[in-house]
Amino acid sequence: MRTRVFSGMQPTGNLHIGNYLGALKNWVRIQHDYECIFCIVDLHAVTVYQDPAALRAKILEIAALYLAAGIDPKDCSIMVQSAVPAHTELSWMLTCVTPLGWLERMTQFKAKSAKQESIGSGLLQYPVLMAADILLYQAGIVPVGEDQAQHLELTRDIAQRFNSLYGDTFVVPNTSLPTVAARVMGLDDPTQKMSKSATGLNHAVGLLDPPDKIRKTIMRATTDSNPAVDIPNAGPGVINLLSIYQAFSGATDEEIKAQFTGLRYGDLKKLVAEMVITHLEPFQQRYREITADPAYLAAILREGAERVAPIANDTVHTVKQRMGLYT
Ligand code: AQP
Repeated sequence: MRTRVFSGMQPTGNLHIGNYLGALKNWVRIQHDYECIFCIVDLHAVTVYQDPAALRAKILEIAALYLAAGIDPKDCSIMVQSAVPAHTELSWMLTCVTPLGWLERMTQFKAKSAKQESIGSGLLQYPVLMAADILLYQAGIVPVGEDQAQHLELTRDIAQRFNSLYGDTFVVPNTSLPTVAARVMGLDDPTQKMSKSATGLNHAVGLLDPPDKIRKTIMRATTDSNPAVDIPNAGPGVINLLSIYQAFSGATDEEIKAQFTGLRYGDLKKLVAEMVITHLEPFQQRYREITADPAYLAAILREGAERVAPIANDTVHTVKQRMGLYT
């Protein structure tokens, strides 16, 4: 039996090259080696207020982006989290074995709650729901960007705690991070990770941005006061541009060093912009084709949910039995 892989993205904001290089690109790379479930985690999205019509549209957009990136729906299940009620059911049972202190320590909770006037309790519970998403399918591998590594550690802790309280129930999953561009930084501020919810005009390159916009955003990227690329002494902005180029091109460290050392920043940015545009153009073309057929997209999501629901229901049944709940 193939090891199961689970990962997902929130249907919020515009997916950017950080989401692509940190997660989506790896999903495509490993999709035929494992039994993969790729989820659109809409229940996570509502931990902060979402306009209902916009959320509905976003769910379909993300599904189309998965397909445009090259996820093969014949071999992988693409599904929406709220279409499988077992996610919320397991989440409650895991909440009951998760100490509050574990959740309060999460850096993403601290950062996101600092931006809100009133903090919904769902924001605090977010990592437990994420643990439920993963443990529900007994996933052995979870490919994510580095920003999610702490949540994955928590998932492992929750699984181990449940297993020690109630007997071996969950596979304890491993995190899989990309080797290059595991954390793509904001182009306007390379000390912050590139994020869908950031508001800066030149912060991110969206996967659906037109070439002109991509060029403008990258040409305005923050660098440092050196005149040209000097890798050992480069600041975070230059390192970020080089890793974006490296991740899209597949070049080795040596090739990057040879190609870029001594290059002026304007020329570096031009090369990065053209590399990103070359990769995103065919991707965007596929996206337009997929979204032209809404019935096809709806069928993929329906089939995905139908395929994974029995696995999820089995796990919930076992968990209920282990906990002594009525089944
Ligand atoms: N900057 C990043 N570099 C590398 N990987 C990243 N990911 C996110 N940002 C970067 C990875 O993308 C996947 C999906 O992320 P998500 O939709 O669950 O939300 P997130 O991690 O909270 O991403 P954002 O873009 O920062 O969204 P907001 O602003 O809504 O919180 C994950 O695998 C993540 O690691």
